[in-house]
Amino acid sequence: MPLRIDILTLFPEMFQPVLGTSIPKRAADKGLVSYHLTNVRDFATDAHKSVDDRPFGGGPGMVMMCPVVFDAVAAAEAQDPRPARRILLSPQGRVFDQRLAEELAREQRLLLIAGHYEGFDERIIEGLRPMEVSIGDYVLSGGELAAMVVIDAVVRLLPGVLGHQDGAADETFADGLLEFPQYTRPREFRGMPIPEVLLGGNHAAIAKWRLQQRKERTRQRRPDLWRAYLDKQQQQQQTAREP
Ligand code: 4HQ
Repeated sequence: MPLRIDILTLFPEMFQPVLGTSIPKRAADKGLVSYHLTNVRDFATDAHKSVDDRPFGGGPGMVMMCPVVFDAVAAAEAQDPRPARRILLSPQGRVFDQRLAEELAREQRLLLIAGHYEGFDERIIEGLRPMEVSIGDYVLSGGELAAMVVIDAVVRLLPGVLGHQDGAADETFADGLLEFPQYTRPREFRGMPIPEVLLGGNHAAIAKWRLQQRKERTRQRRPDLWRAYLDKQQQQQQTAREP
């Protein structure tokens, strides 16, 4: 069964350009994933089609209301018998990374809730118990872009989506190091040559140079990743020495 992704949003039209292009489209065309959009506003019951209201206790901004979100989740979930892993995009969530992308790529069904406005009535979180996920420490005007980031990162990991060529195995974060520098034609551009080693055809020397580059870049640019890499190496040495 292909992965089913449900998306709950007030702006379903934002998703088409992304899901209908490049890898996310290719994955759907191959039948490896299906996308299902639910417009939360369709579940508004009053004449004004309200989906948000002013916060109790006062303050700026609007808050997404419980009834529409609960009804939209129930309607989406009823479209398929498989239970969905519920995810709500929020700056208060677990910070999204490659590890979480890999975890989500193993699910059968994801349901993403993208809210607009200041936030959600807390009882949405209490009642629906979604996993809260953040794509980083900055404030978006809505969860839609965050949902698309999650979808893109997950879908490209599904078996069969990428060719063997552009496989996901040996890229940044697969093993915790940044990528090595890449070059293509021409061999020299505006006085800038490419590293000699890449022209020699000595594959062992090339692999060694690339690993050196990855380590050096990671150490210089991402000391946090470098520390984690060293710790992991240490762990592996330790395990190898155990009887
Ligand atoms: N928002 N990572 C506020 C985010 C966000 C993020 C989404 C803004 C939810 C209500 N989502 N809305 N950062 O900033 O996921």
